Amino acid sequence: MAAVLCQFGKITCLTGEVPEQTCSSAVACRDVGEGREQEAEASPARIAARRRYYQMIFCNDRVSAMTKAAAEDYAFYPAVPGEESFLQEVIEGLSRQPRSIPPKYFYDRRGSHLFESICEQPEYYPTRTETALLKQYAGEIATVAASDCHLIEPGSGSCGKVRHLLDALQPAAYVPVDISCEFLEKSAAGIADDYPWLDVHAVCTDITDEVSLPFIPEQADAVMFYPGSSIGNFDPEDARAFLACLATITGAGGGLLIGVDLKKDADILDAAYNDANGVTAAFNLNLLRRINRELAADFDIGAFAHHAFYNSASGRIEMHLISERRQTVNVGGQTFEFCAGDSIHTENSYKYTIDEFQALARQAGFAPCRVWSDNDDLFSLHYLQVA
Ligand code: AVJ
Repeated sequence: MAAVLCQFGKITCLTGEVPEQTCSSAVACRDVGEGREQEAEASPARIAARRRYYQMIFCNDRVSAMTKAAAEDYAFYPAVPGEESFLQEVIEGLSRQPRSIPPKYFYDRRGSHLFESICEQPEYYPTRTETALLKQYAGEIATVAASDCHLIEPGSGSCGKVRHLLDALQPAAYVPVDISCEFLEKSAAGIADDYPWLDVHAVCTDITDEVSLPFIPEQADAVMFYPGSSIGNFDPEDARAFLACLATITGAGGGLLIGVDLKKDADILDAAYNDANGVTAAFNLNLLRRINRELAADFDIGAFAHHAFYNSASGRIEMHLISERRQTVNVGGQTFEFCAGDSIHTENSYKYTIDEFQALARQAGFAPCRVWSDNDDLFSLHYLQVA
């Protein structure tokens, strides 16, 4: 059994034994299931799942313990990104010019729910278009991706989309990986309940930092599932490196099913990130609420405005929070001055043509195998094989 560790952030990929110095913190791998199964309405499957709730913080000498946990039909491995790194990244981001905060911090509990709500807005076409593609082509996908595979989903969120694949694909195991631990636990337990034949191994971690997936049996094919055009959050260089990491983790014989938003008319794109109900605005502003709550900061949320637009030269949607007046903000004992009109850049969402994306995938070590898209050419779903 090979441990696989991939540091997306630092863009290094390691396979085999995890070297000692890559341990991110002290080992903690303990059963914390006790006392978690009192909820009256919890189903037997969920109670069983809770009983096998493990806490894991990366380290190499606990690989065997994790493997044992993974042999059960449901396991959960939280490795919560530290509060320290959040504070540090926010302070660094606000000290830079232009100011920016990484979009991964959108997804606290409220942020994850707001994102789910964005996906239901009429202007936000990616989710429903991709879901329709998954439903329509699940059978075809199952002909190119191996059944009995280990299906790994980085950034699994509510684990909603994978439901359209599981019956057709019949993977041996499903491995959702997400930064939002509470949300992940609920979603993964839901999958474990609804697909009793499926092994579910949930990993709570920051996929842009490092991912340790020690439980992929060497003989099993790994298939990555990366829907939602999450790849669009990376600059093209970083996207290539991230895809290369996915190729390394996946290994020979494996593949990647990835959803990629397509370049299109700027009006359609602008509308998708400026929904009339203001959900995207609330999602963007929630970042400041989270910073206030978790980092004892004092952003006046009413004094910042959501701003999103398509930057056609860069081929990306940009989201910003714009200060509406001159103001001073305190974060972690430091003060930051904002003039009216000053921006905090909170997200990029890159769009690709099918050819552009396939070229990127090739550079990352994948061979394009199939691509599906809708009649309006809004969204694409690629199956790539590890070359
Ligand atoms: C989760 C990164 C795919 O870029 O469309 C939606 C996030 N931001 N509305 C996207 C998002 C604002 C979304 N991704």
